[in-house]
Amino acid sequence: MPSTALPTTDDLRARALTALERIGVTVPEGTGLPARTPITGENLLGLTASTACDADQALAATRAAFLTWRTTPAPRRGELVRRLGESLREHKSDLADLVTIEAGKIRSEALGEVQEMIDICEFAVGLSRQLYGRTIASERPGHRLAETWHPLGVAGVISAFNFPAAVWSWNTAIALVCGDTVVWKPSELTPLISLACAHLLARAAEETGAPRDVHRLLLGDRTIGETLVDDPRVALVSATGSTRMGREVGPRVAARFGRSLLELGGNNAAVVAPSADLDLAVQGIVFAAAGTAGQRCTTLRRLIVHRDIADGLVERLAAAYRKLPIGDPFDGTTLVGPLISTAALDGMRDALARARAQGGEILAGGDRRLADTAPHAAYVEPAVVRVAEQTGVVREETFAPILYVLTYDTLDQAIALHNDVPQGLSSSIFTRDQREAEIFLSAEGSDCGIANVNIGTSGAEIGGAFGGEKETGGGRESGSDAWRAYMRRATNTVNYSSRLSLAQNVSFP
Ligand code: UN1
Repeated sequence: MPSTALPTTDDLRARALTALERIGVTVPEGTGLPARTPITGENLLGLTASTACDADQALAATRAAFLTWRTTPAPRRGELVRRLGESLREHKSDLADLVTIEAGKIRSEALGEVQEMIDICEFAVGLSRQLYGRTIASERPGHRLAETWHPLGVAGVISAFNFPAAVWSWNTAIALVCGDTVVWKPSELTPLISLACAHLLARAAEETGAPRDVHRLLLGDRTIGETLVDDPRVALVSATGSTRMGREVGPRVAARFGRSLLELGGNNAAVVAPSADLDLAVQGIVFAAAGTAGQRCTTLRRLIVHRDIADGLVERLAAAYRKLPIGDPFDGTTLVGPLISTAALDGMRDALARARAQGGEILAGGDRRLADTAPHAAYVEPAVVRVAEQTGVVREETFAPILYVLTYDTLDQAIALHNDVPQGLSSSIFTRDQREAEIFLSAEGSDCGIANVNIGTSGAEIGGAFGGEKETGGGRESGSDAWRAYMRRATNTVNYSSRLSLAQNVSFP
């Protein structure tokens, strides 16, 4: 078990400043925007928030840079992203420190987040030579019909605290090779890792001769985000966060006919069938539900277990939960770090109280830890709650480690329960029955953007498109052909004959 001693805020401040210095960032000290750590819940430094004037200037600069960047050949644009990926690799450990200090992730997950950034850079570099359009058979003689993909404009990236760097990199690496420029508004809770990422990209731009303003960082609260949402110079708003946020962003961007890419809440479930390999299932479930202290959008929040195996599985889970080492995320034995804030802890407690009032039984966890040592931090035992039906609280996303367990008798019932929530991000089934697995992945199975077999709901690789349906917002980021959201498509008809022939056999002599 990790010791109950936590690093002091002074230790963490020194560690953050060392990491920033090695990365090459001079921290612009100020007031108004604190940099804070959830490890102690205390402030590290004071920073200055960007103003409306800064935002306007950033948009003007990135728009101007776009006019150059869009005509830079895509493989040359890839050189910038390759250099970014190299410097992320060089500074992997320091970047991971900042992720741990500001988001509270355990070391292995923080390193994993930086790895995810390196991976998407490599993907994007390859993509820079593969922005393929189609050629299409023309119905007219002497004509060529084809489609071309062009850069779109300035992409506004709004990201959340829980993946403070990786979500930026998915958007930015792809947007840059697609010929877009980027304005980034990160979570107010993670300004230091944002400064580090922006600095490394600026340096990569300088080293590769890319325009200085291919990327701008704006630190601040929602008013900065609102500027990106409402300003017609922002061609694409890619926003990651709560469904409540997306409900505001989507219609506002649409009202000005802008494009939006939304990655919103998940309420991810796993079905555990009678034939499941339970050793594997327990491991997969505990990582997906309690990992990252339940603060991934892909976190496993609902378990739908066959009645015949439910009691045994729940017992094993409760036993595994009781052994979870909770505490200092820098301690190599810790598996569960802090929640981002005491407000998140209040949200969890409120959800547990509602679950109990709605007939749920808390089988493990739910208690606060380390309250004496760190009164401003929010360490909590991940909770397992047995519920008889999918009541109101189970249908909501609470951004904390609560796993609701439901039982089923038939696969149809399991799938119906699975899909009967407003969100549609990630899902999985644990089974050794191929027929069940295929049904779960089929059109009548999971309605999510991500559907897995014999692994949990979280921890997707960057090669696939990432995102989900329904209240998750419908956007797709990262791999596969998600790049198309960052470009505009032109359909080209070229007549290389000396006759004008009209489509659909129209005659107009
Ligand atoms: C998020 O929580 O916003 O699939 C992103 C995963 C990670 C990304 C999560 N690759 O869990």
